[in-house]
Amino acid sequence: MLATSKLGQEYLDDGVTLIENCINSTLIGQTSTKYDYLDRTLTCQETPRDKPRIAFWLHVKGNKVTRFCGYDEYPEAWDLMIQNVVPVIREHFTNDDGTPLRLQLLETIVFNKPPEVGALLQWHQDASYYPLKPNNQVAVWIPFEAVTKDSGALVYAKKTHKGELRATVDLYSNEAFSNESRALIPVDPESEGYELRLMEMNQHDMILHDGYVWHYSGPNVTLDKQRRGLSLRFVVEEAVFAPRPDGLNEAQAFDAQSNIKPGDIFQGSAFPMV
Ligand SMILES: O=C(O)CCC(=O)C(=O)O
Repeated sequence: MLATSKLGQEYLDDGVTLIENCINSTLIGQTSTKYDYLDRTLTCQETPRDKPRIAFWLHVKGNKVTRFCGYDEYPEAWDLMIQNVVPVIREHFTNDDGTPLRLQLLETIVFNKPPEVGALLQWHQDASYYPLKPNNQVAVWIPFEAVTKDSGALVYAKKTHKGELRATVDLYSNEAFSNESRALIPVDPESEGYELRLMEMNQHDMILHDGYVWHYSGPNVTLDKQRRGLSLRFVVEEAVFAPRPDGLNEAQAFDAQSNIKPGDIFQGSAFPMV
């Protein structure tokens, strides 16, 4: 992946960048309005099969319920991705040979942290949750409203994307998943010399981060500010599904969405090229 702009280069250097004012008002407005409707009405707790899924994640302590829909129920999010997000990413990067960047949709989540009760989401690294080889992922995060430190902005430990994969943890408690042999992300990366970047942002901004970069988001301690963000993850290089022999449950990572098996090329209608 090559950078073709200053912000693209910042992403390659730091593992994260903020692209300001790049999101179209109409497209994000439609996506946010439809989210309100789906959030009120969606009940499905089963993942859709053989088509890309969208997870509705309510990040409140004690909540164990994630709801799902497909893009057929949420076409506004698809339009935002195809008409706006994908072209913006390709303004800043190409493949190594200069051709348009390969973008394969891996996952879509809307993270909702309501005022007062939206909880801390612990330090983590996206790529360690997906047994892919190679594991080159670009993640996008787009807020439905402006985000401040108090409403739960994301915080990044710059340049951590250059290290190895760390342990997967429960994102509420920070407890390592069973059978983890990989080292934990330190509780306070700043005290270990890493520079942090707090991503306060406006509604039309978009974060791009590398799948290896360490990040967390604070609780929403405001009394009245919503804090919803659409997260889209893309795989940028052809990959094989490669669960670790000692990685409990990794071999089942994609079972609910497709019949991909260990050793298979990571592909299929649940994970389309965009
Ligand atoms: O919205 C959040 O709080 C978490 C987002 C996140 O960790 C991600 O998109 O990778």
